[in-house]
Amino acid sequence: MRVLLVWPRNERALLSDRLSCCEPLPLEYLGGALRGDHDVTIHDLRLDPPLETYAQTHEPPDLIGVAIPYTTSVHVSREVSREARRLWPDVPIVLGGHHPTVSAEWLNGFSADWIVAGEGGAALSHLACELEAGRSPSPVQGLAPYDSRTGLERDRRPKPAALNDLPMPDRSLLSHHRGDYFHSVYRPVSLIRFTAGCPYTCKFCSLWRMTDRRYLVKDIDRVLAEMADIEGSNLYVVDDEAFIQPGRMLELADAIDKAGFRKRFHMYIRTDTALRRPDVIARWAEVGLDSVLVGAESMTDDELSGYRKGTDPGQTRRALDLFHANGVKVRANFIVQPNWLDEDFARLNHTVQELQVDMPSFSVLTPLPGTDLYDESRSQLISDDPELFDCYHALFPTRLPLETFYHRLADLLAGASARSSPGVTSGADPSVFYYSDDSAFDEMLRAIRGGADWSRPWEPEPVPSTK
Ligand code: B12
Ligand code: SF4
Repeated sequence: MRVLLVWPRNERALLSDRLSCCEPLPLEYLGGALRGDHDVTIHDLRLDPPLETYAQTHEPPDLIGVAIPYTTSVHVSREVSREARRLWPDVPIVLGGHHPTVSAEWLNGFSADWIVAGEGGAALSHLACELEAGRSPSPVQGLAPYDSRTGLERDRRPKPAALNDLPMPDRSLLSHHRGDYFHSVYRPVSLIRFTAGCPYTCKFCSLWRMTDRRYLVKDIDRVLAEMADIEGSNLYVVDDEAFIQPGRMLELADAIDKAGFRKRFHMYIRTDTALRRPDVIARWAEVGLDSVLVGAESMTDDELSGYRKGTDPGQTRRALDLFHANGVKVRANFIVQPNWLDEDFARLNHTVQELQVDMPSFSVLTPLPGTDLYDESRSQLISDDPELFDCYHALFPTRLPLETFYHRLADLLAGASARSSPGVTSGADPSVFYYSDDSAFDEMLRAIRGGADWSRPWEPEPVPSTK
């Protein structure tokens, strides 16, 4: 059957498509699961024309999948589902993505027949085959009728080898857009996943809960096969924490070397993981580790322990030295707390100026659905608008007036971008991670300064309880 998979566009996103626009790897995984049995098209609304134009020039699909990649996408994905229903009234629609995987909230009002939670390939393949055979699909794990979505259960404790069981992502489906996807200094860029899950338990993070702290690893041969399938040299590794198993990472580095791949890697790593095995960092730098994203979060012990981060500020400093000694650029993310006063912003600004972070970034402490923080603070939130869960808005009460808070946040970003930064100023790279040298960053700052306008009165819609 003809399956149309749609990735939404969010024009209101503060981290706009002009600052980062990555390939929809989740949909390529789904395409991989359907390959050979169904005719799949991925329609990326960030780059492709509106669905109406597509409908005028293409045969109608037999099944439509609409992605809800983030909580912030709920509104735009709902609009996509309604537009799809208007254009193709009789075609079944299935929803899936990170948001419905971790939450049943804000899912009212979609035009949809089915919903998927968790890795979607097997569920989608089952759905397509049953529909094609003219049968009424029986619910399987991770798949439920849209109307009974509160009963949706995903695999919460996947087995460690589960990633090997997933078919290879079908990258041919987006070959026509290959040059259009970029992330910061990586233009073009391809996304790849070596592992999933994390054994740590940070309070603001949903990723460890997705796998119940299990660390799922792909076989080295499988990683190499996926790399061989990618033409470009810039790889953004989307693992939650890539270096949890140092021995395996050394093996992988050797295998990459032996296979003759010459790639530039951007990867996520904890500071303590890096410090535990400097030899692994040195070896990865030899095979192409170009930059890392570390969650520095804070330079105070109190805040770090409140987040259950399990690291300390000294580790951040030492890890920065380690990365720099190996020529690896560091993007460090810092959490801004809504209850901060002027002096707290000044402290972080000072930290960023003083630490030699190449590419600082800042997230407002956000109770993302599926986190312990969310579960314990849901009733205290100052807004119920899913679009505000973007890490650039305050969902907890601020102690500064809201307008002042957003101005301080924008000032932090502006100050960080104005610094000369050690690792990235050489060559054509911009000095701060996401920020392009055109007007996109200025637009982001303007939107952050206007953040208070987004805060609407608390109007909770009647929602089913969170799973
Ligand atoms: C890469 C990435 C990005 C990239 C872009 C990704 C892209 N392709 O466009 C960038 C850096 C731009 C980004 C931005 C943001 N991100 Co981000 N990102 C990720 C990351 C690290 C990997 C995503 C990925 O490719 N995963 C691998 C795929 C294979 O896994 P998957 O999503 O689970 O897909 C499976 C299922 O969900 C399902 N499925 C998925 N889609 C569909 C659709 C259908 C129809 C079906 C049936 C099934 C299905 O099947 C898939 C295959 O098995 C995730 C963390 C993570 N581990 O997922 C965060 C993550 C998704 N991001 C997150 C956030 C918050 C954001 C931002 C909102 C905030 C920010 N300041 O960064 C912005 C939003 C940008 C925007 N413009 O809207 C959060 C989302 C939490 C939430 N509840 O919203 C995550 C989970 C990280 C976190 N902090 O916890 N992100
Ligand atoms: S924030 Fe990073 S280290 Fe903490 S649980 Fe999430 S993935 Fe693991």
